[in-house]
Amino acid sequence: MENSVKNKIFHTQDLCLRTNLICAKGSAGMENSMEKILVTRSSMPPMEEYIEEIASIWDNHWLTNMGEKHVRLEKELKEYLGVDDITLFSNGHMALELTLQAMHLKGEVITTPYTFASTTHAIVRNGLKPVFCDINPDDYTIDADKIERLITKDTCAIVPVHVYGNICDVDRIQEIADRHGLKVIYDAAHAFGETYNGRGAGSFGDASMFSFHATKVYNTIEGGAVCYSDEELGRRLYRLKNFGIMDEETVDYVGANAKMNEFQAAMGLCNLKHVDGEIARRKAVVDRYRANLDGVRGVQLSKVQDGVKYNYAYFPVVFNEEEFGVTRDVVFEKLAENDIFARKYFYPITNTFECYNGMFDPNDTPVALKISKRVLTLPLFADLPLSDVDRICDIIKDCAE
Ligand code: T4K
Repeated sequence: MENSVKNKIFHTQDLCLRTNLICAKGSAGMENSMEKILVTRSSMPPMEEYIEEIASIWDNHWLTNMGEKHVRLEKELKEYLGVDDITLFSNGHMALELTLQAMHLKGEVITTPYTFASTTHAIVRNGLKPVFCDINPDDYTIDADKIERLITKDTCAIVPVHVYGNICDVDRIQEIADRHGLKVIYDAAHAFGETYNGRGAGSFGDASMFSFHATKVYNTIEGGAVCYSDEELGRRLYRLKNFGIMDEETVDYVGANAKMNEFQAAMGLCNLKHVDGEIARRKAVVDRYRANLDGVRGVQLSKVQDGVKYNYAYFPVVFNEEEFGVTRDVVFEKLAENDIFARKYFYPITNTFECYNGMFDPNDTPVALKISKRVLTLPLFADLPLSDVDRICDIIKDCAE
């Protein structure tokens, strides 16, 4: 194994070890358990609420395969998200991957590399070719002005990402898609509960995928969903997440197993009762970050978009080293020295991944490349004390001096 690869693996293991150590300390209630601040912390309902919700599982012994809680959660989420229809999945990635499969797509898909591994992998694992479009420098979503020049006779779809909860230019994207007969599937993993001009974020395009991972604003431990209006798409998604089974004697798709189980759905039912409060408390944290960092030379905060009701999923900060004086990596290390673990979401960009070695040229997406080398997402969760936000910002400002 090459040394650089080995080093990366060891580095990852080290990070995991650190994370586990922190979690273990926290759960054992040991001294100093709250000293370390991680990029986020899962929101959880009061334990009694969850126990009450799962108690019925011991009566009916129904653990998975679209049980009563699964049905109830779909209904409640459909209302909460303001969408026509929804199908739940075991996680957001499988939701996206199977949606692309359900649409019988072939050829090229226009997307951005400024995202989590999942978006690009979902495209490639469907035998489709990602064609990378650059991003806007101020909200980091796909640059709609650059989409059309990438369309060829082989283009079948656009997969934009509402990255950090910033909403893509949905009107322009739809207009382009309509003109060229393309499907639009949004990676809305970060946009749970948001609205744009009063419309649920999951109601744009042909389909939108939400992630309900433990690290998200709303979680079902692991989990995800796809929202759509086309009933036929819904029927296919239902079958694809259950091995392609139509009925006991008919299997008409090469499906997967991507069903949300009853314990996940129960967590979702409980967390949904508290999510508005979570978002309100996240807003207070974000407001405090903005009050501290707005106007600091060399520190670029994400643009606040008109018409968006935010969920405050992430707080990305771009360090423009020419004015700030030091690089993003210096800030990252300084925070880590103080037991504050920000993350470099999204570095590296997906078109530089080792697994795609030589297939793409990251210089085709210069804005994404530049932002990825300069961005840090700062710790953000509902319970983060505002005094810690102040401390984090002081450390950042001290880096510049
Ligand atoms: N598309 C986009 C744009 C996405 O961002 C994602 C997921 C997906 C698609 C796919 O959706 P899913 O299939 O995951 O539903 C995390 C999440 O695992 C991942 O869901 C998320 N994006 C991504 C941005 O972040 P890691 O590898 O950074 O997670 P990890 O384990 O380092 O955790 C980060 C921090 O979260 C920890 O330092 C502490 C906290 N944490 C973590 C876990 C696992 C908790 O508080 N509780 C927990 O249980 O990927």
